[in-house]
Amino acid sequence: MLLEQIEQANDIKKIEAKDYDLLAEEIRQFLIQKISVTGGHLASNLGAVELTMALHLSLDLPTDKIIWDVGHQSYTHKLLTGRRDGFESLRKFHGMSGFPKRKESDCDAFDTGHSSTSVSAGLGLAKARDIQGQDHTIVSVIGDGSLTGGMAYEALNNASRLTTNFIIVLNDNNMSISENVGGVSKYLNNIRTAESYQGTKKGVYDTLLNIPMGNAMVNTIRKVKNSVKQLVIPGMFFEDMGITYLGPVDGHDVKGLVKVFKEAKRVKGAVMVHVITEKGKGYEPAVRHPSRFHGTDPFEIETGLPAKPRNVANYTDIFSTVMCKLGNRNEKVVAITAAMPDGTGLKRFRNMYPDRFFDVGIAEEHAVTFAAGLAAGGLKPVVAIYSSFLQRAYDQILHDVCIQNLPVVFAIDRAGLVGSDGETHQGIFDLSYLSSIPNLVVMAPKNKYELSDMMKFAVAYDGPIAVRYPRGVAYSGLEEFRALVELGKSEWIYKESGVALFAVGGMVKVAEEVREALKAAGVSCSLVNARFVEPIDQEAVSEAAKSHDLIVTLEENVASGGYGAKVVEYVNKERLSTRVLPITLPDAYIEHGNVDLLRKEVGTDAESIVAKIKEIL
Ligand SMILES: Cc1ncc(C[n+]2csc(CCOP(=O)(O)OP(=O)(O)O)c2C)c(N)n1
Repeated sequence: MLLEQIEQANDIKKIEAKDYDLLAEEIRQFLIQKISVTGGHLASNLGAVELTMALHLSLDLPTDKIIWDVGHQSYTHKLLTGRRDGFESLRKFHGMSGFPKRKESDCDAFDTGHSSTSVSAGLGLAKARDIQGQDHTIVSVIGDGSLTGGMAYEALNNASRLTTNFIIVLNDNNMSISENVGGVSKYLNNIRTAESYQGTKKGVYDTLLNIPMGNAMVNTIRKVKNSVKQLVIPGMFFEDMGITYLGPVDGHDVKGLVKVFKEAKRVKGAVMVHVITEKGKGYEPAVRHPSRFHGTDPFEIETGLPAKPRNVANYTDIFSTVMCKLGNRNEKVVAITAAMPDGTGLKRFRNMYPDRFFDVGIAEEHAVTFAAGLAAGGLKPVVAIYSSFLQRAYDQILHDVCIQNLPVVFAIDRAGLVGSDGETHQGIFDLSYLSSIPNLVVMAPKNKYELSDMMKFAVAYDGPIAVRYPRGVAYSGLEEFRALVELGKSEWIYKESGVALFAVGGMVKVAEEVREALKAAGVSCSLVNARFVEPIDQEAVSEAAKSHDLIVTLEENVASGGYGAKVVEYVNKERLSTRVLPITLPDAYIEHGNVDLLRKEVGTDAESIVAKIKEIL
């Protein structure tokens, strides 16, 4: 096994060039085998094997730096930097992260997880290098999907003024998670299919550098123009900005890539190397279904089918169904996703109402202001964005939607702990960052029926409103409790005395378990489904305070600025005498791992909560 010869960074340089294809094949087999067991990002990694090998052959790590945009495609990089064993514990608690982490390896130059940050970070690293008189190479690797994010252009705009070397690798597989969308995607597609690339199936290095006289030609041109930009006609969009463009080049030809990187390193300024890759390469099911294998649960290698077929609906499925119904009932309902038609469940809406569906690319900020415009124009936009990605659009929610009190519905999936993607993806801040924005109503459903009811309520509501729901199986218990959703009103599920549990969203299910345990221990216990985090149901809290010894709030959100903090504030303000115990996540970033395990770790599982309550009682 060639792979076994690679124990640390730069060991790849010991592999003979004739064996590069063999090594690439070994890496692919390794990744398929490991990810089939642990789950993880497969298709993007299979597409980036040769590209990563070529970068490692061209650079000297950790002195040189690679910044992986999003970071989900960094598995080969991990393999080539001595982390082969880490794949046993990939994305598990205290195991290896699925994303680059500076604390995990000195070869990981910058932590990523959210998209379109790599050019900004790389430019910062390049400037830090220059100011300190260092001379290492900085490479940012960004996908064509991530290049739909506005921040990438802000960075390119800034990078165009650079007079020292900074390499941007555009890893173009013509796919985001789903099909890539928009004008930039179309532009890249034109380059890819242009005769210069299609005709030869090779890139600039083959057409010019490799032909006899090629080098001489390159040198002459460079002398005349002092730039390599005349080598290529495509990429003028970047060239005109002041960024040298090299490409398109075949992203699965290691030797060819190494040659181009050598050229790129000579450019004094920002240089973009446009690399064409195939998402899922080397594994037929992933080539055929790149979206499904973007991030996958464990699967059977032979068939590509999930190891554990899913036969229960998750919250995304429920949202998907209710959106189709709402679209049918109300022609003004339009839906917006930021590059996640599959993940958010909006694909069905897209198929039914293509004219009322918008995939804006990985552009959450734009998605929200675009929705504000749609609302100002008289429509009823539903923006479906994962909790952690919506963080980016804070100002757009505040400035463009809420100051004008526009009726935009925010459907916030993956709220709460999400598990194996870890710190960057945990949706644990939304209750805090949303419920401090005036005019914005914030809700969380206790079960799948309530998600439907809340979506209907939200679409009928005349103002900005958010519904947040967790990843995973939609709870179907408590189906008999289906009181009408009323603004700011919570729902009493069990009314007793002693302890009053006020639970938000998914924590209602946990609260049921807590209540059972307390009752078994002889403690009388009420259960309130909070429903609204903003505004909180002050009446219900006052009522509970009068008839209970202890109010316990339960939410899957950080402590600061969450539901519990609001209840405490209210109880203090009203000088109510009842003690409040807020059960929240700590004010901290929570690492990757199985969600049940994480909850135990931070003390938000039923058992830990019962212990805390008993201690107080
Ligand atoms: C801000 C943000 N929004 C959404 C996502 C979810 N996401 C992860 S990867 C990805 C697609 C990336 O496509 P591309 O950059 O082309 O990389 P590829 O996987 O195709 O190599 C998306 C939308 C994210 N990571 N960050």
